[in-house]
Amino acid sequence: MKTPTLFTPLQLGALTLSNRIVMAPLTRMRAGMPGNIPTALNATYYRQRATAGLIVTEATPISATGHGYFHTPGIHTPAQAEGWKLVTDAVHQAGGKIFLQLWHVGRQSHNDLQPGGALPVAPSAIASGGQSPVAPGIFKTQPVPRALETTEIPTLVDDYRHAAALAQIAGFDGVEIHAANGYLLEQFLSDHANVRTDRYGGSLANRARLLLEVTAAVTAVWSGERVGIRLSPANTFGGIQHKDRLGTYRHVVNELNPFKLAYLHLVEPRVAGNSDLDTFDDTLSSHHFRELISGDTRLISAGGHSRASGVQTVESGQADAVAYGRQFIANPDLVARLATDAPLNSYDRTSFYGGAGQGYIDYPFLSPQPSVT
Ligand code: 8OZ
Repeated sequence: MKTPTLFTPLQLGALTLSNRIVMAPLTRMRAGMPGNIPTALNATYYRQRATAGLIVTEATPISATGHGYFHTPGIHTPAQAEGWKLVTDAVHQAGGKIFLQLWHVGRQSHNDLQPGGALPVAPSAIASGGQSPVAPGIFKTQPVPRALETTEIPTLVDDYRHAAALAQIAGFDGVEIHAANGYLLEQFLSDHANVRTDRYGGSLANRARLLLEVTAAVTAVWSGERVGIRLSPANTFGGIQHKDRLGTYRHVVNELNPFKLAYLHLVEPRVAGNSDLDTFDDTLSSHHFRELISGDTRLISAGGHSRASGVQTVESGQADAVAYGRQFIANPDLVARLATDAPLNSYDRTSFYGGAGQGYIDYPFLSPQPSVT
């Protein structure tokens, strides 16, 4: 078989992608309020980017306690599912494919964003050390969270199941479980954030249990071939530490194999949060996990990719597809630009989070404009 390129179609679980360029999940904080409901503005933004082989939506809270940033769209109410339908219809009409990213922030939140002003929930009562944007321009220090009772875990898993079912009603092609970047599921994996003494803490098998129970719940709603998982083995964002990162993530990848997932989406160690690092631990690069992945599960590499690194990653077989984040913010027609090696618009960081259409739906297409607008 000819060596695949970024522009070769890819069978990804139940989907055939028209290229291997994935739009990474990108928090943009522009949901309709009240209710954290996606709007026509959000539909326009995603439709403009529908030439991506696959769009993964911004991280989307599965429950009211899952929110940690203002104006993020949720997937826990019927009105939110209806709002998301505007997005999925727009992307599908433009010929695209779209997965919803399922998110719970755990301790990376603040009382101001929690129902009834309660403390955020987490594996253990250990603070992240970080801050939460609770309203435009206002950051507050994340408090010491409340440790979830063992008896609350089934409800939490059920929240993921419920959100996955709402995502079906909303018309998505599948879902991605967000287990990266220091949010709830990574907090459980960490032997620093999780000091529980029940069956969800202590041993590696116990710390991985919640992620595996969530994966079981979500793949019972959508079959594994329409589910992906995002992991960030090198992540330190959210105050995350692990004594043995390689051992932890090798275990997780091995334990996920039986679910026959569409893909694993791994964040490369060269990025931290939304910034690039000069030095990093290459032993945690995504390709080192590739040999552990069995069956037809694909590997998507994410984090600070250029055109050249994306081309090289796919052509060398280090990953099956490459996710672009910041470049997709600034280049709705990124696929056409990469295909023709056209110059890229540069991104404006000041309009990443919150606001309206400016810095969101007004980045220019190549001229003449493709028909997706
Ligand atoms: C940047 C700003 C806010 C949230 C992640 C959901 O890192 C995020 C996020 C990124 O996964």
